[in-house]
Amino acid sequence: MAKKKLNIGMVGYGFMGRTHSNAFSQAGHFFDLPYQPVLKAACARDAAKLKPFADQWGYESMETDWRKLVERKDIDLIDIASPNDTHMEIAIAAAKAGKMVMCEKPLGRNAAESKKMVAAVEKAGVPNMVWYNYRRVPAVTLAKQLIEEGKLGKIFHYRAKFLQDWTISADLPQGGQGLWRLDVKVAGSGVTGDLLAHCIDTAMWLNGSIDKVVGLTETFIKERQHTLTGKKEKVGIDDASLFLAKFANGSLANFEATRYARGHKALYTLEINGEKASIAWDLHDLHRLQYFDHRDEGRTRGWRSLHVTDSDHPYMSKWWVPGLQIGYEHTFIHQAADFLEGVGTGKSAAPTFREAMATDIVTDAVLKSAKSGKWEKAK
Ligand code: SOE
Repeated sequence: MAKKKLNIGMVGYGFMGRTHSNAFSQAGHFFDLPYQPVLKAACARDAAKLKPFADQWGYESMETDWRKLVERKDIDLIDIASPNDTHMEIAIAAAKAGKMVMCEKPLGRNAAESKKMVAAVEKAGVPNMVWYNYRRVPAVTLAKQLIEEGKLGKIFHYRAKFLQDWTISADLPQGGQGLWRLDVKVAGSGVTGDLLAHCIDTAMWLNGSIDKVVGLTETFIKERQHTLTGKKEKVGIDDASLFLAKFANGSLANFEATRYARGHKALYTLEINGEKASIAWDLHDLHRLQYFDHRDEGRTRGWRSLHVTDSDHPYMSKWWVPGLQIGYEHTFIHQAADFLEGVGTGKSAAPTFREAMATDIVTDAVLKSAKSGKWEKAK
């Protein structure tokens, strides 16, 4: 039977425009969904740059003004994959126009922006979701299942890191395509909003809310040439950000993100220690979950490396045969599939705008604490 069509209006054509477009293209091939997503229109200011993207992904049309896209009657869903400073305005306008809204992380440049976005989608009553893709790595979803089943028992510790090394050179400019993450006006913050946001989203999903934080940030390179002005300008982002946290369940945590860890490209790792068991995961080996269970028989007790590729593992029955791996792009496909499934049943898939706002509240608290030198409330 022909599926109902769901017309997508994509804003942005960069790295995330590609991951989201791929997710919508693939989801219906692997998941039995109530809707067939249609790549209806791609939107960006620069038509010459947008054209090759729109052609390559098979978008039916192009727009150079997102306001026109939002007004179009033939668009059901606006997906925001453009830089952070555009998220709020587009999301609010899209919600007002009655469109479903998906937004790349972080939701706002700060929690004040996120709050307005949450109000807009909730007032309009439209399905909404933020692309925190790492929740949908099957090994991470498996960790969630094990925690919910009580396998770890009481949780004592949570630790997460997200390490990169791509901004170490002082010659790297700030601003413009690909480098807007270094421009505080566009990004809102540095690694706190870009990388720690992922760690915090996963952490609160797995281990509940965070009560308070104490943070430390550093900007190693103080001035960089700005791509758009051609002048040397002050760098306003945090290059590295570390914080300690106390969760509402009493567990203690430490988090670290940096773009100055030479040799690490995107090393996201997490470890959780419970009374009965521990788990650990590493993005560079994303299809494995390390698991230690103290209840195992003593002589053979030890860390097990679970190869999360079997059909009883989360999402894996939709893919190949047991033992064959999937990767980074599949996390977005899973998220698109969950969203479309939710639309069919009238529910928003997680994390909703409201859930993602909680992450922005924590990142704001980390940045506030780094300035004040004090513990700050995180909810
Ligand atoms: C930054 O380099 C970045 O692309 C983030 O913006 C993404 O969210 C992260 O998943 C990988 O790193």
